[in-house]
Amino acid sequence: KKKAFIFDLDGVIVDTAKYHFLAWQKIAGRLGIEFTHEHNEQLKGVSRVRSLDIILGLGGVEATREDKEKWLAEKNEDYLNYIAAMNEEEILQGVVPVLQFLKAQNQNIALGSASKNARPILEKVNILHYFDAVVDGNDVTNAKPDPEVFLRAAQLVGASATDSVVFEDSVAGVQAANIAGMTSIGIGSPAILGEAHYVYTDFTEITTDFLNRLITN
Ligand code: G16
Ligand code: MG
Repeated sequence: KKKAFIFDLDGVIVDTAKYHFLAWQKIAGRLGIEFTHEHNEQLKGVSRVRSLDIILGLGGVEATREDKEKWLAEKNEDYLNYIAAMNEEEILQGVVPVLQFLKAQNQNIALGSASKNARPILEKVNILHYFDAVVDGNDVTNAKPDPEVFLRAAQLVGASATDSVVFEDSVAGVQAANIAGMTSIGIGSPAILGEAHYVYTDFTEITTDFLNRLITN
């Protein structure tokens, strides 16, 4: 059967969280806000605007709309500099074999990301050609856990929600997939992603047997 396999980007295909962290840390540092790796966990899968609000909240900092716009632009400029230096080596282990297998099985492959920089990143790491559809932060109005991003991706490739499978590393993303009525596969820690239908530490654990079962079921 032809199903839709929808991939989140950050934390699933590439580890760009480290670049988001460095760029946010610069802004936080200038504002005198302590921003640790642990705080950064709260930003995963969360939109850019919401991320800044979370950071300002950590420091109890109030800001005008203009200030926020300026910091968001600066953060993104910094982030773009980091991703400009990315290459294929930054694709997380096991991802390309899974993409290749799904392609060989004639399955639909889509991206469902909160990032507005998704396309340039896929191009930088040279895997854009695997994707039949890309839905990112430029295309949706409601952030995860709202299912909009995944429903759109499924719709673009002509698959129903029940015929869609989502790979996600964030709790909000797993919830979005579940709300959409899709099969959710958490990539990361079972302790954090317990709501997912299946959880794997990374893509090297995902067997062709398992993928075949998803395709036939
Ligand atoms: C990613 C990250 C988030 C980031 C968001 C927006 O989402 O997980 O930390 O805040 O994109 O990114 P940008 O500033 O590039 O628009 P995802 O859904 O790919 O995990
Ligand atoms: Mg993610």
